[in-house]
Amino acid sequence: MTVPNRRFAAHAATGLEEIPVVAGRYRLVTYVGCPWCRRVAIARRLLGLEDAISLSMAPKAGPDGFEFTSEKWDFDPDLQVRTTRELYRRQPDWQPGESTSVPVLVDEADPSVRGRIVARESGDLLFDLATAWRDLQAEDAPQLYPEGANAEDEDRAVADARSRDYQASDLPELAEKASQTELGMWFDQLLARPFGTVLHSDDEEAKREAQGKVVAALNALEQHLAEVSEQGPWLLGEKVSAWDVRVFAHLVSLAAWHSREAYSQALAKAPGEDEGARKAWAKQQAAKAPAPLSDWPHLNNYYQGLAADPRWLTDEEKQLLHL
Ligand SMILES: N[C@@H](CCC(=O)N[C@@H](CS)C(=O)NCC(=O)O)C(=O)O
Repeated sequence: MTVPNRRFAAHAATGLEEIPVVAGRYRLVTYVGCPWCRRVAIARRLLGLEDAISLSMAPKAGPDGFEFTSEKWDFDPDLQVRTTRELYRRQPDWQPGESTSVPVLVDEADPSVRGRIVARESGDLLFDLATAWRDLQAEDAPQLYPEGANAEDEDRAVADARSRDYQASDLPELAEKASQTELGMWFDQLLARPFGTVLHSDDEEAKREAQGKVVAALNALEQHLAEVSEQGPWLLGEKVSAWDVRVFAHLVSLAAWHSREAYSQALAKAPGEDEGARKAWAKQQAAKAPAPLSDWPHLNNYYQGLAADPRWLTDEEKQLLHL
C-alpha cells in the first residue's frame, strides 16, 4: 500500500479519489528548505488561504527526516510528531521503503489517525489551491491558472508534457503559448530537478551535467525576463501566474545554497582557533559575497523584488534560510 495522492472534489469529472474543499479541515506540512513545499506555501499565502488551511513548517533537516523543533517544543503540537517521517510511519497505508516526501496535506478530520495524509504532490496542490479552492480564496486573489482551467485537461496536459524532452532553447516558443503546464514542466525538467541533482547526487559526472542544465535554464530565463520587462514585472509580463510561483520558489533555494556555500568557504579560510570567532568572521565574509544571481541581472532584480514581499518569502523563512 502507498499513501494516496488525492485531488479536490471540484474535479468531479476526473473520477479520481476525491476529497472535499472545506475550510479548517486540512493542514499543509512543509520543510522550510524545500522548494517544492515553498510552491504550495506561497500559493496558500498569495491566494489568502491561510485561515482555511493551517500550516506546520519543519525548520530543520535531521537524520529521521524534517524536524519540528521550536523554542518551546521538539515536536509539532498539532500533529504530535517529531519529524515528517514519523508522520508517514503513522499512516495506515505506508510501508517501509515508500516515499516520505514533503509537501503533504493532512486531513485533520479523519478520526482514525491524527493527521491523515491525503495529498503529496506539489504540482497538484498548487493547481488545486489555485482552482478548486477558488470560493475560499481572498476576493483580490490573483488568478494563477487561466480562467476555466480544470483538472481533467490539466492532468492530460501534464502527462503529455512529461513525455517530452524540453531544451532550454524551447523557452521563447513556450512563453509565446503561455501554457502554465508546459512552462511548469520545462522548468521542472531543466532547473528544478537538475538543481536537486546538484545538491544531492554523489555522482560527479551527473552533477556536472545537471549544473550545465541549471545554468542554461537561468540564461534562458534571463533572456526571457529582459524581453518581457517592458510589459510588467512578471514572467508573463503583466500578470502573475503559477509559473512565477514555481520559479521564485526555486530561486530562493538557489540563493540559500549560495549563501551556505559562501559561508562554508569562508569558514574554511577563517583565521584563529576560537570556533565562535571563526564563525562570526565567516558570517561577515559571506555577507560580502556577490548576490547569488549577480550573473543574471534581470533575474536577480526579479528575485530581490519578490523576496522583499512577505507573501513570497516570510521573515521567518529568511531567518531560517540565512537570507
Ligand atoms: N514529488 C514531490 C517531490 C518533493 C520532494 O522532493 N521533497 C523532498 C524535499 S525538497 C523530500 O521530501 N525529500 C525527503 C524524502 O523524500 O524523504 C513534490 O513535488 O511534491
